[in-house]
Amino acid sequence: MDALPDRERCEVADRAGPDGAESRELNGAKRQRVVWRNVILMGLLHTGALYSLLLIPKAHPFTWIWSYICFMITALGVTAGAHRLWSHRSYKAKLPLRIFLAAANSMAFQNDIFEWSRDHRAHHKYSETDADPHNAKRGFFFAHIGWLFVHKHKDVIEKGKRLDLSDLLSDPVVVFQRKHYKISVLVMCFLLPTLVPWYFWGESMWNSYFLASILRYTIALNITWLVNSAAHMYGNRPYNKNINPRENRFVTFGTIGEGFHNFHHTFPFDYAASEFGFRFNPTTCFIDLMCWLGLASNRKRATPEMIMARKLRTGDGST
Ligand code: ST9
Ligand code: ZN
Ligand code: ZN
Repeated sequence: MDALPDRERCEVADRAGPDGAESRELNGAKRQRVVWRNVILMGLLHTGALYSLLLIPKAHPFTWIWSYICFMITALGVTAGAHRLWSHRSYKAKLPLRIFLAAANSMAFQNDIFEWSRDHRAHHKYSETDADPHNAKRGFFFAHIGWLFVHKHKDVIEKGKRLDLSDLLSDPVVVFQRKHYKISVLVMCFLLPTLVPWYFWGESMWNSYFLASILRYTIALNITWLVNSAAHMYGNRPYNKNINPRENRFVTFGTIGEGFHNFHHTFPFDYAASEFGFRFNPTTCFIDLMCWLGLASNRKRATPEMIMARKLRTGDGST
């Protein structure tokens, strides 16, 4: 990470830096310094993903299927892992399941579980303020990807330090993944997706790298980011019309069940992240299957009474 020393960070909002990008007012907040390394890397990644589209017709059909399997593993590492298990503790998972979810999370390459969960807890607690890492009040682009292109607002770090993260630090799986994050990403996000098609059905490494790794990773990133951007701007608010997060069917479909965002911000402890259990919600089906196999337990749910009372009190009247 391209970290600034604390002293410099505090000053950054008040003066122009070497690249002269800050010191302009933006919705009452000072603009933050651009991290050009991230802009360039994300530019290259997205260019690579566009190029990958040209390779689809040339690849073996098994490579398409494998890329989709990698996408589903990636998605579960974020939804069932970093999100519903580690950020919200909405259910309990035994060691083998936690190991699988941590490996799947490294395939997602969205920062390690500790950092992802810390930022996500800040997002819920300080939603749509300067202490929210991807504050959607700063617009679609900032909430989607722009927040990764600038140094964090000082409130994110100051208020983030008040969060209780002791449960994350006491989970050896989280600590291990953080300690070995770079190598785990190399193996899970890049090597494994590339080598399987090459080894098992003779796909070229070029095709499998661009489809199962680059394209799959870029699509998964953008779908995840849509929860922060689109699902904070477009859709109904049946549970709480006083907050911005919304129910967005398009996002729900892509994120295997994470687009019921008005419900989720109203009842963040609910393991289904939705009023409707497993309807349009493969992540919930996966957690239920894990419970059935004895690998997970203690699923938390908002009761129908709580949901109805909340809808009547603060809902926008939609269903
Ligand atoms: C990515 C993450 O894409 C995506 C998250 C999306 C979340 C969506 C959630 C939606 C719900 C779930 C839906 C799932 C759907 C899934 C569907 C799947 C198909 N509190 O970070 P630094 C400290 S990542 C407390 O360097 P800068 C930090 O500890 C993409 N403290 O800040 C450190 O302290 P020390 C790939 C905090 O310099 C210091 O501050 N990754 C907090 O401002 C500096 O930290 C990338 O692109 C906090 N909240 O840099 C890399 N935050 O010095 C992106 C920080 O003591 N990251 N601290 O160690 C970066 O390059 C940088 O973090 C930065 C900010 C440039 C963004
Ligand atoms: Zn959440
Ligand atoms: Zn949100």
